[in-house]
Amino acid sequence: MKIDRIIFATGNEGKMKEVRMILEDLEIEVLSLKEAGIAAAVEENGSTFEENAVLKATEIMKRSGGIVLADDSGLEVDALNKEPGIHSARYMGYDTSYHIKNQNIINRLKGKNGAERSARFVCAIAAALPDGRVLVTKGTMEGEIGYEERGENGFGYDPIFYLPEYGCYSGELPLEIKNSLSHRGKALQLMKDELQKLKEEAS
Ligand code: ITT
Repeated sequence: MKIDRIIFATGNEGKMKEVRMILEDLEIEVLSLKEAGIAAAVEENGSTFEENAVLKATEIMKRSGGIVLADDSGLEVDALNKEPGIHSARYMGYDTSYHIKNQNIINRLKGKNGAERSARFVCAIAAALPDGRVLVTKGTMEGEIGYEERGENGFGYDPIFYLPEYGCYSGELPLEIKNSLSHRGKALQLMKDELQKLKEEAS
């Protein structure tokens, strides 16, 4: 299979920025949905990150014909029964600001300390190929919900995600460091290996 371009099916600019950096050296052109001229809306009605990633990648592959990658990700807070989980983007409404969402999560953890604040980011990446194959990889990043918002980097819940091993918040990490530690970075590295294999298959 000839692979010279793929579409990364996301409407989230924060994800796209991370993805571009990680896939930079693959020598494959990576187009966002916008660049590919494809309207985004895919209903994410799966019950796991994997299912939703596969839904997004498969649907956009059908509309575009080429190889399509998609990411479904979110924040699991253990003390909140793993909420917001697969509902992370819709938590408190899509249009609610992350400042409000983040403050709400901090408030819900009042009275909890240390390990009681454990949380993780989860990411599933799916690749849908025109020959019908679907590949899925996954990554997680463990941490804790902080007591305040910190940092201007990243997006979404990064300002409240504290990394005890590094003594800082995810929102404080430069892009390349976040990519080397993150759920998305790990899942995408594994997917990169799969794409390399497909390229070799083709040559
Ligand atoms: P697409 O479906 O178009 O890719 P989306 O933002 O709706 O964009 P998801 O359904 O996968 O994507 O929801 C992921 C949400 O989880 C995202 O909007 C953030 O709220 C949160 N999230 C995922 N990864 C994150 C990260 O690295 N840093 C901070 N928040 C993250």
